[in-house]
Amino acid sequence: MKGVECQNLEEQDIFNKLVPVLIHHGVPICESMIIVQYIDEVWSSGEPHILPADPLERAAARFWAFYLDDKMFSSLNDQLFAVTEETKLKAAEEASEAIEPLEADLRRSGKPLFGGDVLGFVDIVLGVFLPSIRALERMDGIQILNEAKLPNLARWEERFCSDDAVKEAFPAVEEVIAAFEHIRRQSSIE
Ligand SMILES: N[C@@H](CCC(=O)N[C@@H](CS)C(=O)NCC(=O)O)C(=O)O
Repeated sequence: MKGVECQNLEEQDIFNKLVPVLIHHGVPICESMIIVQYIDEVWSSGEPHILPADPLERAAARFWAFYLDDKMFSSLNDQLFAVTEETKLKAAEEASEAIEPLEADLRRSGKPLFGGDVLGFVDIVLGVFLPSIRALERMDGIQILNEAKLPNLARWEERFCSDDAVKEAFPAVEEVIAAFEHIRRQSSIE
């Protein structure tokens, strides 16, 4: 099998030593978005695919997914590690601004989810930020995803969170808050 020579992960210095890592046939696959696309290619036969079949729709889904991964991850991370109220607010505003273009995309499509009627790539990428968004909102008292301003996204969140696969996988917001408070405590004493 092609992957056996990669089984000693300690020797694979080119990998970034971050989680998540998917190990398949002894080969480490890094970067969450690459992992999701790999899962779609390897395990989705017979199921609705995570990425759209149409190349243009596929390119658009990849664009939004990479956009979100770039903008949301760094803003939420900045907010989590921010030490002053001012920097927390600035990071929360950046996260909030980063979500806004997605509202227009949903409105244009008229569909409940970015994947149409089933969860797709953009739903997964945006959706995984929800527990962190809701936790930081409660911890810092700053709204990031404003339902009144973003009604299509508010409906999307409801639909997304009611999906059985999401309900099974998502942590309670209290658990995320506890983990984030722990991270903040640790980073303040380092
Ligand atoms: N772009 C990477 C980001 C991975 C990442 O930053 N993982 C963090 C946890 S969210 C990590 O492993 N941190 C451990 C460390 O920095 O030592 C991905 O999407 O997989």
